[in-house]
Amino acid sequence: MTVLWCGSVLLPAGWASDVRLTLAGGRIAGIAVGVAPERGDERHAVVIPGLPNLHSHAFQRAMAGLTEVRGPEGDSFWTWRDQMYRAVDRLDPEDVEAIAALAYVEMLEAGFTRVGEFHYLHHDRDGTPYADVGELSHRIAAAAGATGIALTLLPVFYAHGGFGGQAPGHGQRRFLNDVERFGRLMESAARALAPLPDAVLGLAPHSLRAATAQEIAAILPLTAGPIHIHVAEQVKEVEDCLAFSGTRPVDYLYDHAPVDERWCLIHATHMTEAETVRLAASGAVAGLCPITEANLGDGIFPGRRFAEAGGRYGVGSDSNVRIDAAEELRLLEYSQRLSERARNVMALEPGASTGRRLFDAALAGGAQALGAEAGIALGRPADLVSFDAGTPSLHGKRGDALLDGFIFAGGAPVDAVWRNGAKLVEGGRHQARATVEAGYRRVLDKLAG
Ligand code: NGQ
Ligand code: ZN
Repeated sequence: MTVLWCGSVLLPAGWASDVRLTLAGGRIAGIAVGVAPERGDERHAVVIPGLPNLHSHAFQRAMAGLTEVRGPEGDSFWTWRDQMYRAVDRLDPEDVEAIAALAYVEMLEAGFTRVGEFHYLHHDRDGTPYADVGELSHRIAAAAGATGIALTLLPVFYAHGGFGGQAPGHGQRRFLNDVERFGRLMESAARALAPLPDAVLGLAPHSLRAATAQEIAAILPLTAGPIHIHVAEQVKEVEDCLAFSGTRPVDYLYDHAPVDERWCLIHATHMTEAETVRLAASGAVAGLCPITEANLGDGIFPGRRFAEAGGRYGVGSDSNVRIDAAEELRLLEYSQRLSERARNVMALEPGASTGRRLFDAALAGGAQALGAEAGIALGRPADLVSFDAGTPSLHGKRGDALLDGFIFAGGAPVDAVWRNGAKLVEGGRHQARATVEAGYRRVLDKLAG
């Protein structure tokens, strides 16, 4: 049992002062507000809940910073995707595990305590399945186990190279399954998660390009967990969907699948007003990945309209080109400011702190999307983040201003991170960083060699 005495804590009802938090069995077992510290309590100035990171492709961390040189013609999302396919070609199972471990260490250090791994790299380098079709799901689970991050594993169904069941390309061979083999992959993934505390299994049709409506219907019964899908990230996807069906992708998805609170629509960048309201009204979560969407030149999510319609959203680090929870939230707001030529857009109401609004939305939306609980309340997982209150960007701030400082003023305020009751990060550094970094360097050297 651990007891933390905290000067300020963000509880579901708001900020509370002088709080003793008792952690036992990985959960929050006691919350006493307005009390003095007792001997043996570990003291922290400011404690907030860990944030869910609702969308990651862990292996892409190894490409970070390597796709920023202009190519021969028209660099785009699609030329980046070709580079990504070439990187995928060379990864072995131990590489995937080592890269994922580094990504997960960085997530924990940033204040993310659960990751939704949208996992589509399944097969060997020539496209044949490993002896265990879920080999790489086991590697992802091993990386989560070694670093301590909570895992929602979303094995990805991927069968085609474009709308209408087009044949897949050579670069996609490691991703492909039919419905029958995907069923076996799901069984293997469930076994991979068995040793992890509070892991969740969902699934993900990759996109309307890679899975037909019939295939989506066929795989949905394989889980009672969350369902994620990439949708309407690029204008070309919208055009291709219109050419194929006469309907735009978000409308097409709602017309052909039972989209509700279990679903998370990743990106949903290019929507009409009607699609924006339709997504909001369904209770599904919009999975926004502002750093990656900026890096890939996707476009700007209609954030103001969506939030005004009561839409639920969370954030994900997606390509992992940079892993930073505060920066995802900052960029979400800044993209809205740039397009609306306004300030404090996502705060919605006079008097509301933008940082607090963004944080609350990403906490609730992220937890819903990952089939998990979040927030500091009795019985919930003890997934916590403390700030170094001495950092200049937080100096003198209280309450919501602490979140505004964390998100907008930067510095490196994350001090300690607890996950499942265990302190994994201290002084901003994960306890396994040195070993995990060494493994990651070996992979980068191999890929460069
Ligand atoms: C992915 N990533 O699956 O990794 C995608 C690119 C695709 C992002 N959309 C591939 N950010 O969508 O076909
Ligand atoms: Zn993605």
